[in-house]
Amino acid sequence: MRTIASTDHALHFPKGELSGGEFVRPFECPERWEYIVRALTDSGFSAPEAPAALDMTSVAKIHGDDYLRFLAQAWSLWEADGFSGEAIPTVFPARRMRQREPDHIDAKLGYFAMALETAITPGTWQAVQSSAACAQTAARLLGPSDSSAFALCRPPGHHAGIDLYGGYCFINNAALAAQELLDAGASRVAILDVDFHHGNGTQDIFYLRDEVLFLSLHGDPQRAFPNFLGYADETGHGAGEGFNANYPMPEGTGYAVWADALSHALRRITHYTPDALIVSLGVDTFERDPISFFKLRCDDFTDYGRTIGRQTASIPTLFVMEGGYAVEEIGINTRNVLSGFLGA
Ligand code: OKP
Ligand code: ZN
Repeated sequence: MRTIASTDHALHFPKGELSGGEFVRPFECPERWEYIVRALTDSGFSAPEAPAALDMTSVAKIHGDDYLRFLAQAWSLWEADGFSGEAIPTVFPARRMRQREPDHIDAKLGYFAMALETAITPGTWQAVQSSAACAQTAARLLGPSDSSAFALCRPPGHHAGIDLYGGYCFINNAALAAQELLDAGASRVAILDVDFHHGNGTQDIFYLRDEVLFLSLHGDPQRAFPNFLGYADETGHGAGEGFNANYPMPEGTGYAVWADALSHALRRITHYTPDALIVSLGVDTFERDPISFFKLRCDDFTDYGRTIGRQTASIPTLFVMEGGYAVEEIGINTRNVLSGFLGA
């Protein structure tokens, strides 16, 4: 299995994340990438390969033009206004207010943000484009000689909606990979999101469409980020009705319950007979993850990687990195999923 990764990820390293009313060092940090690369190379995976330059045409099919223009300009507008800290919004278009992009950067940030732990810095846009390029290059790799691939994306993507950033995400890497596969001739793509958090952005992008089946296993939004999407009654709309499936689970959920949800989701996937599968791979379901409340152990990651591999044996599969914040174990747990999958 080839890994596509970019050292540009290190250009995005905000100093602060607003958490519990304080600025803390962000949980989503550059060492995450380093630990994953090390664990993979130590286990005999091939060395990560750099992506090709990002082709924006497919990005423009999943995100709004106004949103992409905002992302590209945000830091320079912020800097031009004389702000010296990292770019974080302070005002939002709440209920009954105008949903309209204003001129001032402070307000633009609030207009496009779905959460405000995610700071924008000088290197953010370059890192974001290179992260998306990893997903795009890896998706283009899938074919007769590569039945699976790993896009080691950082920053992650699954909270990024059509015109929303937040939850550490800016461009939706998994959605971009799905769009690439559709553009290359696939008629059905399944996205299985096993990150601890609901993939609200991916759901948003494909909610009205039937060429992508989106399934997400995650912490109950009553108690877990992103809180305002991810309930079980969200099943898709219009042509997309029946092509969205959420599996919210309570605090303390361990592997037995989680694996039941996974089997259910995998049955839905095999019944859909997709041309390709994308796994939004977050390993923040780990028992010692600092911001999550599931209780998976290191060996469980190997087991579910194997389960995915067995159930989807003939389907080309792309793993796209999302979250995981227990940095010491993030590499082991990611490696375990991929090696379980390959050994299935
Ligand atoms: C990104 B990914 C809760 C704060 C949550 C954001 C978490 C983003 C997770 N009070 N902060 O899905 O791993
Ligand atoms: Zn997560």
